[in-house]
Amino acid sequence: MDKGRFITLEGGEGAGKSTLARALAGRLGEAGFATRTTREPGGSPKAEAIREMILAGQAKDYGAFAEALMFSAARIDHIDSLIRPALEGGEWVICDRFIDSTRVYQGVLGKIDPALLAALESVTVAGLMPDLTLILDLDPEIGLARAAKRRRPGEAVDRFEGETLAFHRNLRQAYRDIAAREPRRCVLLDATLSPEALAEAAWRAVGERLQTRPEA
Ligand code: T5A
Repeated sequence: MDKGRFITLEGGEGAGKSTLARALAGRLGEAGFATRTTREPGGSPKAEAIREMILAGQAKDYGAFAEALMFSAARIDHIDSLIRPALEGGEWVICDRFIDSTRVYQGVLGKIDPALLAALESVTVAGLMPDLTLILDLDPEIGLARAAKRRRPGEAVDRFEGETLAFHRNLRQAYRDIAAREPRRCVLLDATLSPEALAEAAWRAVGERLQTRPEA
């Protein structure tokens, strides 16, 4: 059986990653591919438990490296229990956030030594890299407004949504830098597009980079 493909979606808060994940999964399903959507932090019961702790801000006081360790612990369980088995079973996995979120949020913004973070990433993923990463590029003021609009009455902002606008602007730039540095893996998409137009652009990128048609 052919191995599946691993697609990750990245970008700032409210950029439209979850919405795009659903649309892409729908298109891949229509094209006849077994597809699974998942997310980080989380995606497996143990990783979801770690997600709750991090997003409630429980690791914040320990610093960016401790947070990176917690995201990595969650990622190891997610890879071992869901991502790798699904790929080996021939499924296409679409993951809402993955290594680039740690590189950007903890690495660049948390000012962790790049060599240290690279070593942690290497141990964590143990050779598993995305086949394609779609980075949703959006002015953070628009993304944060979208995220705020979706929030239920009385629901608090999470650990990272509560950061300053300057933080979110730097985050956008850090994602753009990754896209420029790794053009073979990453495609930058304009997230101001409507959900339908964005899904179309993403589908084109998937078709160009990965084999979505049976070989003739
Ligand atoms: N984090 C995560 C780290 O710091 N390090 C790590 O290693 C990892 C893995 C996760 C947080 O953890 C941090 C990053 C994050 O701060 P989360 O709740 O999963 O927290 O946050 P997000 O991933 O940012 O998820 P969001 O749900 O906030 O944003 P999405 O998924 O990008 O956006 P989505 O699709 O839910 O859409 C948001 C709203 O916008 C509308 C939707 O209908 C929805 O109302 N929308 C659009 N509107 C206009 N045009 C479009 N194209 C739209 N697409 C969606």
